[in-house]
Amino acid sequence: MVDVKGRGLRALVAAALMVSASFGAHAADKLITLGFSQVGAESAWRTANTESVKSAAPAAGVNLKFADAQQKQENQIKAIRSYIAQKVDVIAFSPVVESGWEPILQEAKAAKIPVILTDRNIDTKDTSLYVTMIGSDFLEEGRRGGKWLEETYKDDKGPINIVELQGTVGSAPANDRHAGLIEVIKNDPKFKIIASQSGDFTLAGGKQVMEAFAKTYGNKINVVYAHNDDMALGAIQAMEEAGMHPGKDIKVVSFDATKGGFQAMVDGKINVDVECSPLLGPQLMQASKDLAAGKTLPRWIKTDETVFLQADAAKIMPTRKY
Ligand code: GYE
Repeated sequence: MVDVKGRGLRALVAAALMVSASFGAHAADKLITLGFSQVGAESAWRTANTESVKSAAPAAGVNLKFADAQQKQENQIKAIRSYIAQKVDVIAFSPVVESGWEPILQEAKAAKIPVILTDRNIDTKDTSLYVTMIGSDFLEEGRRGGKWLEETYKDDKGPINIVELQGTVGSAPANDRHAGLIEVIKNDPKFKIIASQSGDFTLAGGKQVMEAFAKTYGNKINVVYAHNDDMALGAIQAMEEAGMHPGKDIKVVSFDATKGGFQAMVDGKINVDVECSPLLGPQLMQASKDLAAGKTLPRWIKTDETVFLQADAAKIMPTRKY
C-alpha cells in the first residue's frame, strides 16, 4: 500500500516537474525586460505613477528595471545608457525636460532597442527616436483651465490678475499648461498674468513661490493658476499664513486631481482641478509586449481625462484612485 502510494507520488512529482520545466522554458521565451527611467518623486502624481508602473510589471509578466532620476536629466541619460548596456528589450522613460535627448536616443536606436515615452513628451524632429508616447494632452489641459476662467469671469469686467506657479522649467507639462492657458485668454485683455515662476512641481516649491507673490502683490491677486496639486497645496498654506482665503477671495485652478487636490476642493480651497491620470502602468506593459511581438503602435496613446469642479468634489472623491 505504502509503496504504491509512494510510487504514485513520485510519478506525480516527476510529471509536475516536467510540466513546470516546459512551461518555464515557454514563459522565458516570452519574458521581456523593460528598463524604465522615472523622473523622480516630486509629487503625489509621480508617486502614484511609480506605483502603477511597478505593480503592472509583474501582473503582465514583464521584468522591470526601475531607476529614479531625482529630477535630473543627466541621471536619466545614465540610466538609459545602462539599459542599453544591459541589452534590455524595451526602454521607457518619462523625460524630465523636453529638449536634449537626441544623442542618447541615437545610442538606443543604434543598439536596436525600441524606446517608449511615458507621461511627458520630448521636442525632436527625428520621429525615429521613439516608437510611441503614452500620456496626456497637456495643451488641452491648459486650455481647460483657461476655459474655466473665461466662464467663471464672463460677467466680470476685470482686471483679473493671475499668478502662475509653473512646473519644472523646460518640462512638457509646464510648457503646455502655460501655452494652453495663453491660447484661451490671449484675446481677452482683462486677464493678466502678473507673475509667473516655477515651483518645480513640489509642495515646498509652491509654498515658497506663493509666499513671495503674496508679499509682492497682496490682494491684487485674483487667481492662482498652479500647474499641479502639490504646488497648489503649498500655495494654499502660504495664502492662509498671509491671511488670505484661497478658493474664496482668490480662486485656485489646479491640475492632476489627486486625492490631496480633491480634499482641498471638498474643503473649498481649490476651485477646479483639471484631471491628469498617472495610472499608465498597464498601458506601458501592454505596449512593451506589443512591441516585442512586432506589432505597430500608434504614435500617441492618449489618456482620457476630464475636469472636476469644486461643487462635485465630495460626491466624486470616494471613486478616485490616486
Ligand atoms: O502633473 C506633476 C508631476 O508630468 C503630468 O509631473 C506629470 C506632472 C504632474 O510632478 O504633478
